[in-house]
Amino acid sequence: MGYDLVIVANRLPVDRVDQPDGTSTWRPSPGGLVTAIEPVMRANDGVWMGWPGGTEQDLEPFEDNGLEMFPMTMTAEEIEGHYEGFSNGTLWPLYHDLVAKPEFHREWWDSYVAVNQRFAAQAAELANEGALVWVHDYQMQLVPQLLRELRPDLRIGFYLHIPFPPAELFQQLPWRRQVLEGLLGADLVGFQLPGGAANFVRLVRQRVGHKTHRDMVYLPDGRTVRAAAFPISIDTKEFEQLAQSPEVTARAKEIRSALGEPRKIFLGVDRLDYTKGIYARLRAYAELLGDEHFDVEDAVFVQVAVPSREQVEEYQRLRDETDRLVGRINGDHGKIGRPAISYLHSSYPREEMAALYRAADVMVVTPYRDGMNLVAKEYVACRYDDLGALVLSEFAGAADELRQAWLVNPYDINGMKSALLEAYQADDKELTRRMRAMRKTVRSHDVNAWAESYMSALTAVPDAHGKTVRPARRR
Ligand code: GDG
Repeated sequence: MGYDLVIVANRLPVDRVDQPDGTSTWRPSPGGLVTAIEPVMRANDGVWMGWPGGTEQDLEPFEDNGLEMFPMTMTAEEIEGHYEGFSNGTLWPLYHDLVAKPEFHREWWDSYVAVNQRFAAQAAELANEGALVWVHDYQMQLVPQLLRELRPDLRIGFYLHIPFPPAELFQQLPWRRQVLEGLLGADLVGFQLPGGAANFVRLVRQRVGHKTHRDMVYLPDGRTVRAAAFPISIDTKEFEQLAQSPEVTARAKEIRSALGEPRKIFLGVDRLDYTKGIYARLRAYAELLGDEHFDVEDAVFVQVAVPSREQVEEYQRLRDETDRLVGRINGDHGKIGRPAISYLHSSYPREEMAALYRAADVMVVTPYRDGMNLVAKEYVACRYDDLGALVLSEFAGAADELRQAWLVNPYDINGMKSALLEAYQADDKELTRRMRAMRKTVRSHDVNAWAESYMSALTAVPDAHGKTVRPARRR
């Protein structure tokens, strides 16, 4: 038996947790993507294939909360070459404006190809005749073409969650043509922003030589590929309801009181990643304290840095640098019981995140480059009181939609200082004016709207015979 919908992602939406008694269970890894895809999966007899983390080899398909999961194994060498190496040491920095220096290693590429081949072969086995296969993100860019070679009957979609870089950067990649051709195996290549789609089409024209017109690529075999933007979003209603719950309301109060009831709380929530601009934002904040615009009795900066990719050297270095900076700022500006920065290197349940969003007066999101940034949208969704300020980098995809935030260039420390100070000083009328407009945007464009528009665009792309397929069902 096969499936009418196959989701292919590097990771499964659940993590394997080993119990003390030697058995293991599955814990959902909460995130926007699962919520987005769940209704489509349920309505279409779908399966999700991906790696659950770890190196265990004999994993069996299983059901989690009524959803079919197909775990893919990874060996230690594959994790090193495909995941930590080519995906996170080459593509991640290359696609994020070279915030770190990408490394190009031929063994990493070989491992990337091998893992993509294995995922494509497995998807080909799981998919029913004429099924939809939706491939996700930068770790899987060769799957569309490999899969099409095995199964030309399938309708294949690809979605990139991170930015797609301009030609000037992308062409550094020694395997640039293979990656472009890999993506062209899809009927629809989805990006966060129109700029990413335009970069892709331009590269296809220049590097592969196919004919293009606007967002369409015309292949020699008569097939067309569409490249378009589908900005991802969150389950706005769910976050809003969570924020309104009595437990979260009480916890938000508790957080404020534990922090000593400062006048204002600044908040940053990010994976500890060098693209997120944590270092620069903390420096800007420390300078505001140094310039005596306010002091540690007035305000505190809570920075949650969620552990991420800890085996990759660049991330270990970032952690050390951030630790040192936080130590120095607290040493310079803190008082007993009043740190300047309350720094938490940990991950938290969603309820705690919602309570932090509710407790924070100024949310600070300052990546150097970010596909979208869901944290910014989650903060807005939680501010049903129409208060709270958002300081947002121009270089996050979310800045295209959240125009009423205090938009900043994260490379400009003085500009960030001014924005942080303005947000700190803003009166309720100003805050409400901005927040109301942003809430309207996040409400009308939620994750369901995202999934729906992607799916209907995928089924509308004509195949080599000019045919489209019946739209995927949704509940
Ligand atoms: C990539 C792209 C794009 C974080 N810490 C905890 C936690 N989170 C949740 C947040 C949010 C998600 O993780 C992070 O999403 P972001 O969008 O902020 O950033 P990336 O992880 O870099 O995501 C990005 C995204 O894909 C989707 O396409 O927007 O540009 O880089 O939902 O709330 N959740 C819980 N505990 C934590 O400690 N429960």
